[in-house]
Amino acid sequence: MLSETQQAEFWENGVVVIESVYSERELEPLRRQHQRWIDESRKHDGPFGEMLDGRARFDVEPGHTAAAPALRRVASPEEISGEFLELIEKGPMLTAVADLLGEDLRFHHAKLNSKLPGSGTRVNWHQDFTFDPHSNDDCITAMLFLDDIDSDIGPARVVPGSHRGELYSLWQDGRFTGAVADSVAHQCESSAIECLGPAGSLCLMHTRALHASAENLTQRSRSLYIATLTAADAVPLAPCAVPSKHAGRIVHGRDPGRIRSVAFSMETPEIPSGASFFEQQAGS
Ligand SMILES: O=C(O)CCC(=O)C(=O)O
Repeated sequence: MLSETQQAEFWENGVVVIESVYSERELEPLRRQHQRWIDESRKHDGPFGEMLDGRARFDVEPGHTAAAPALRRVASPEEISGEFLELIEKGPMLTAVADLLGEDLRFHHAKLNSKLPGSGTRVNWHQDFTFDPHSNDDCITAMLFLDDIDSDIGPARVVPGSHRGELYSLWQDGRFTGAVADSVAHQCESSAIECLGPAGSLCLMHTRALHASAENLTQRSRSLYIATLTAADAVPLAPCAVPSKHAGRIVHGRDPGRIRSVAFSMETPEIPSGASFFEQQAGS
């Protein structure tokens, strides 16, 4: 599905955006389900629902109200929605990742991140691998744009080539902040590229790529469905903060019955006590 140029861009930059992979007809049921969850969130004044480990499935921003809902994350949407389950069972997301990592793929976890109009949510600089270390780093964060993504809406920003560099600590002054040190973040700011495209586009990002995203400055919604898919011979080395009954499922190809490892060293990540990593990054 990916051209040779797109594949080369991914391995060179650690990220590539493939425009308009999913049609409006395919996006509509996902958006309708998302809207039902937003409507449901109006009945709650804080995080609600339950994941497998008992923590809240639906995370809302501080200041969330019925009138101005600020649902910012639905964890493991594939567990509670057939529409979202389908995204990891068949279709172009799997084919695109297989073009990069090979035929045999495993599902790790997924979430639906939103920045609703007026939302103050931002994501600080981090690498996904240091949250979710695996025996090897053939792991991809696939982000499906449910909305048109432009510069003002709080797009993902990635430092090209950073997937070939070091693993940065997410611990600052003895606390797991889920974010790299300010000095690293400062350097990222000057070299980052934005991941932009119309709704239905797919952004494929290497697990070691440094990335962040700013506030949504518009009155439009920015929603990203984010799935982590790995080579089937990559084994998770830490508990996942977004548990799912589908974790570890072979979603493309077959189980090779092998574990492949590469050498690296990093600090142990920490599972947030609340609904998501947003509060770790906010320092609460
Ligand atoms: O929602 C975003 O802008 C990116 C989120 C992200 O990096 C994450 O959830 O790990």
